[in-house]
Amino acid sequence: MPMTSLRKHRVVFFATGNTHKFNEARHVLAEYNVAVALLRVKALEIQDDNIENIAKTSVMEAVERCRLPIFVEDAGLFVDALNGFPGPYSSHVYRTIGTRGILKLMKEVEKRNACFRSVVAFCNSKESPKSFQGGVKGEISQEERGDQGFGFDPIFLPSDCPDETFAEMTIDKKNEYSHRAQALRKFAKWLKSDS
Ligand code: ITT
Repeated sequence: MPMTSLRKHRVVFFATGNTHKFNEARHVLAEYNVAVALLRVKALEIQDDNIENIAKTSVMEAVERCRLPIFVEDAGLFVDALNGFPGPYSSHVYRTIGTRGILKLMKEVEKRNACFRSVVAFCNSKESPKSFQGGVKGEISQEERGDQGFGFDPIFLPSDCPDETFAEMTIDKKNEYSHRAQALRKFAKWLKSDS
């Protein structure tokens, strides 16, 4: 199958168990008239220190099972003072020590630089996966603020809007800055580049 036929999809399936991520993706992809459906298959998540490897392996496994044009998105919070922790372990760390645990580890730490990174990996049953990356720099706040968003949003202040945490922003405002929105925009442009 030629590469161009892979790009014709205007409806894509997002395999995720996280409805916040799905809603963020829906808003971004709508900017490009790409419709997205939520596919609640639990994508296999291998342990790897590279989120691109995790995303590509997950999407291949999901496509193998479902035979649809699917993307997955893998993201993580990388804190400089913690040598990039929790990074690829963000999901486990969030479920165990949570945002408060990160704030405790950062007690007395002055340099609070961190970034979120995202990899979107897309695949259908005919082609090998294609991936798109996004990242946003910022700082870890001194305390939790805001009740929107999910995960580490209440403690992340993006450098380009440093007075608000992601959890104090609407979905559309977070999408102006976020790692996920950047990766998804690259993905949407690639999908549409063939039309
Ligand atoms: P999937 O089912 O799509 O895998 P997930 O919640 O496990 O959903 P990830 O593996 O991509 O998502 O992300 C790992 C964790 O990193 C996630 O549980 C959050 O705690 C955190 N995280 C990722 N993106 C985030 C964001 O935009 N804002 C806040 N925290 C985020």
